[in-house]
Amino acid sequence: MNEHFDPVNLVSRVDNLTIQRMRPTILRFDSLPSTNTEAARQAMRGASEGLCIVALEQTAGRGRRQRVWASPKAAGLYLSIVLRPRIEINSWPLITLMTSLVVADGLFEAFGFHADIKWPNDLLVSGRKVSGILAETIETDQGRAAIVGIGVNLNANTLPEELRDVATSIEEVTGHAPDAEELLRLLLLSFSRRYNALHQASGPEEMLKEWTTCSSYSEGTRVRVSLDDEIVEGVTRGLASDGALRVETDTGEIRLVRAGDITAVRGAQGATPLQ
Ligand code: BT5
Repeated sequence: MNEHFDPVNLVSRVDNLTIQRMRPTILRFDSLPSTNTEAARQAMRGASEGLCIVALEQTAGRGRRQRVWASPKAAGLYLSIVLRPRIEINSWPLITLMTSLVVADGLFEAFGFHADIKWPNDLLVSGRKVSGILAETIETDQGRAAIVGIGVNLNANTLPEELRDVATSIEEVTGHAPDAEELLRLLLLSFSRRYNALHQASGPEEMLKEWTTCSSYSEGTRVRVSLDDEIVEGVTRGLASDGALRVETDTGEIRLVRAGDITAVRGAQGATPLQ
């Protein structure tokens, strides 16, 4: 389908949205290497904000730092949205945090469970990853664009063996095979609402506040942070205004983490050393 697609037949409007800025338009594919790569290609060709690429499978699904996102056929929802944000460039990292709220909204509204958010891009249930987000930027003739990719695991027993301990799916959590179309609809609704709100004057501040209440990692959690060239350990102390995670090390220094992987240090949360 992806090689000879007919945009006229494949484009469907999400009609019942009352959106000021972002009007999602969905382009569907049976198979793609990566929906992020296809969305970036479309952005380079001038795609408007709100173009949403959805694929039933990805043959080269990507995580951060060129890691693999396992994307077996019809086992997950794989989508990417083209954005042309009008917020300050140093606030663009907030788009990843906002998207994690969007996914948490969608999971709750569609299936009634709360997922925890692990900074910056993981949605976890009982410590296992049900969804991941990949936000990238790209220079186009129309200016810099952002591509936001979302992967959500739908069905149980479809993930590779090596991910069984770290990953979960909606079916595993709820006991029922989920309706992917309903989830997609709710995700796009929430995305539009939150993205519009992010463009309001107090939007970034309010979003950060809400993120803090939705993530068990935001405050007082002992974490190990893997950076490119070092490992930092400390206790989380909320978010900076650009979305960086504030981590207080054992010497009392506050480190601002802008890129890296966070692991909770088990057994240490809230612990006070004996005198
Ligand atoms: C992410 O990266 O979590 C970002 C995932 C984004 C995927 C979407 S799907 C649609 C769009 N198109 C793409 O090509 N990508 C986006 P990161 O934080 O780096 O986590 C990657 C790690 O998660 C891997 O190294 C594995 O350990 C684990 N992982 C891989 N596939 C998984 C899956 N399906 N479910 C849970 N964990 C997975």
